[in-house]
Amino acid sequence: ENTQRFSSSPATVESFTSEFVRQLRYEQGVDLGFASSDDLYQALARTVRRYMIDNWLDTLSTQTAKGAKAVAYLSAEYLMGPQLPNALLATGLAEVARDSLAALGLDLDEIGATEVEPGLGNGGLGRLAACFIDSLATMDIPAVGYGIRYEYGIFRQTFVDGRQAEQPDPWLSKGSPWEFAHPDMAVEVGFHGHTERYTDAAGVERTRWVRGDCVLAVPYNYMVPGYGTKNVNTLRLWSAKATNAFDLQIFNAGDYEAAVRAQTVAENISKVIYPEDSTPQGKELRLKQQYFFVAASLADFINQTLPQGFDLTKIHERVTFQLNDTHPVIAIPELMRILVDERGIDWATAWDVTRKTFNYTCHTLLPEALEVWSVELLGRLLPRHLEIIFQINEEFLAEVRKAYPGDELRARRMSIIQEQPERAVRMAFLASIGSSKINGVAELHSQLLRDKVLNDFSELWPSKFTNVTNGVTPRRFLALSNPGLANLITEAIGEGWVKDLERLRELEPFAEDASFRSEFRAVKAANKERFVELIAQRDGIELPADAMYDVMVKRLHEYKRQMLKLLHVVTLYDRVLRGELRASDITPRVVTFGAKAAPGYKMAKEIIALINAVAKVVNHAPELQGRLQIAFPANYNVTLAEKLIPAADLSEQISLAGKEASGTGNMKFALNGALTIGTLDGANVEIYDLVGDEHFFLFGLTEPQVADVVDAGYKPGAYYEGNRSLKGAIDLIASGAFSNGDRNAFEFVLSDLLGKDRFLVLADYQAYVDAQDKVEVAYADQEAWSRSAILNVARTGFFSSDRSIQDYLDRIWHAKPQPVR
Ligand code: 26Q
Repeated sequence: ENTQRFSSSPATVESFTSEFVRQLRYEQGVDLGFASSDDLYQALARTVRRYMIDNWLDTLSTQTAKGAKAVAYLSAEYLMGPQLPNALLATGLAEVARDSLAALGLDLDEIGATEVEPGLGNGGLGRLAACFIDSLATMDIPAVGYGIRYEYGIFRQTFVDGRQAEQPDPWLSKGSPWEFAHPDMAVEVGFHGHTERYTDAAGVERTRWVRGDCVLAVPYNYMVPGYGTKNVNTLRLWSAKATNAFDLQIFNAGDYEAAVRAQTVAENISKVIYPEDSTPQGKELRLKQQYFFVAASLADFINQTLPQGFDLTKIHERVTFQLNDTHPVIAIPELMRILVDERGIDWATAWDVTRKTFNYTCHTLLPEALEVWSVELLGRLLPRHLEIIFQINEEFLAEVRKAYPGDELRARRMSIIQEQPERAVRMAFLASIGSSKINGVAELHSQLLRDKVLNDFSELWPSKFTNVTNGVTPRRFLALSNPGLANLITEAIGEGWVKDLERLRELEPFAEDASFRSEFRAVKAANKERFVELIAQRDGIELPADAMYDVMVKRLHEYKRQMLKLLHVVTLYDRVLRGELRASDITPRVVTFGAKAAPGYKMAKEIIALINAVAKVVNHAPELQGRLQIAFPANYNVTLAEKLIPAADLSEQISLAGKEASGTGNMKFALNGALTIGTLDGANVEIYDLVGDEHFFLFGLTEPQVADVVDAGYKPGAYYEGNRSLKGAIDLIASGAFSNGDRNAFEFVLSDLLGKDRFLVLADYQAYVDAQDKVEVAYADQEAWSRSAILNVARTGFFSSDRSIQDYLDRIWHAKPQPVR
């Protein structure tokens, strides 16, 4: 019945089939009988796409006609995941497509499996952006996502002798059927050069930036269909192309190689996503990427979206630019440059307007993750922007000195310019000063931003700070990824939950219903079977389907503490080896890891090698057969997440309290009926409060306790010496038991753990092992476990990204829905 809303074309099996065959023959130029699986995928995607285009164009014209306020989401990353299933869900064409293909002797799932996901993000931040644009479209908000069309997505992870090796991800090599290129709408973006003062015709002193070189930003549009609405929003990603003028000059001079080299330099800008998450390296190309997409996006919005001749001193009435972390923050001086230098608006007015136009979301608490750009580099690449930043800073510091007379220390602390170890621009400070609102991504995180990371700013401007707890889209992470559970829920409470996730509350009484619990277990069991099959095919890993699935999937980072999970596994093995634990007393368990490490992050890569080394031994230990197994499929991505999360029983959310800003995987697992073992960190705190203590395995130091332990001078070695079980596990690794007797193999990891242990793995070890013992007992009572699991589903509707977006609308954006009729 969903198809009715998409009235642009009658979506019958017959019409779908004829469009599909037409696409194949007359657009692809292949005969059905000779079509490769990629031919079939391309034709299918183009067929589905065709049913969204009219609504997309109607959405654009409705929104321009109304002149309503829009949201422009500026994000360097969008981790979209597979597009075909989402488009089929949104258009309601899934059944028609399946039947139509079946009539041609083809299988929808088989063709769908050909899709390569656009991996244009690293992890949580990029996936959040993808969830948010889904919710914005579903909620009929006029919104555009701006970003970069990286030619190579996040690297494909492989393991060579258990160690991570990175392969390129040429996701566009067969073309993307979902994109619309608009070379005609390209925007010029300048770099380098110098600034000069001049007097304009009216006799006013002005500044202009004489660009040194220039690249073209070519927009590629992608449809973002809302669910259960006609609205289809736009994701606009920019691709870099050399300008003609740029290489022609050199070409004419006869230096052909230099011409080609210049083209390569220009087009490298959107070549590849940086694979660091959280530890930014001050690389020039990265700053180029940031300015490139931000300058193109602002120019595009001002020149293409706002009406001709629009008075830019009112721009904040028509758009709010949301800064997804500091990556797009150079937009603030860029808008100032446009207003002051290009439009001749006076500085004070321009600054007032700019601050009303931007808002900033922070996604971290780690000091080393705060982005800074050296003054030298920024001044060379964007000389005018550096001048503007200096002027903003000068006026800001005057304000600080006025508010806190004589407090020179504070002024130095708050300066946008850091002096040590080198002069550099603190992007989080620039963002905070240039925005109306600053938000954290979970209650605890927002509180710590106010009290610690940005404390000086929250004292100066308390009302600037707010919280918007993250969320995830229930379309992709429940309706699409877990059809078994989705159907069970819909049978019980109707289908309203897909757009109103709080309605999951209505499931609470079903937790007491033995037959519902048994159906719920059947769904979980089927999801495990599905995952086991996939992993056999994908990775050649053999897994039992009738085991507890204990899952830890997220980027590899020390603060997330994959080591803690690993120490638990080693502890169980050590207990069995010592005869302290009978293997037959262990509940059969598959411990699943999924994690990419930043290629330059040595410790993370060593931890991956260690997990694989332990897996190799544990998985072959005769003592543990059928009891304990580690699965570490390479290349964890959205596609795998969608199959793995619905199969999970236990969700590992074990970061050190006060380090994980929010987490969003934690929400996906709870919504899919996994119980969480976790610390009071990020959004875990809110999950715990909502589901209740009996349905959550809480352990570990709290954030204030962590601060006390660290202040008292943390000595990890004391925990090792004082805990036989912990010592046993670490000694087993150090003995060479997982490295063919090589006692030095994991020295890098172990010496850090025993000497530094920045993230207090050893301090939380015993509490974690105790909590795991409780998991073991709880899982033995399957009726009680499934009751808890159902209550997790029923009580986590709050974590819909629709609710996050509503919070942004109420607290920050103040934009209104514009439904297409
Ligand atoms: C910056 C500069 C240069 C190169 C790379 C980067 C870079 C890229 C990606 C820095 C950080 C990221 C990603 C950060 C991230 O994913 N943070 C996570 O955001 C989630 C959504 O809010 C939270 O749930 C997680 O807690 C947070 O870690």
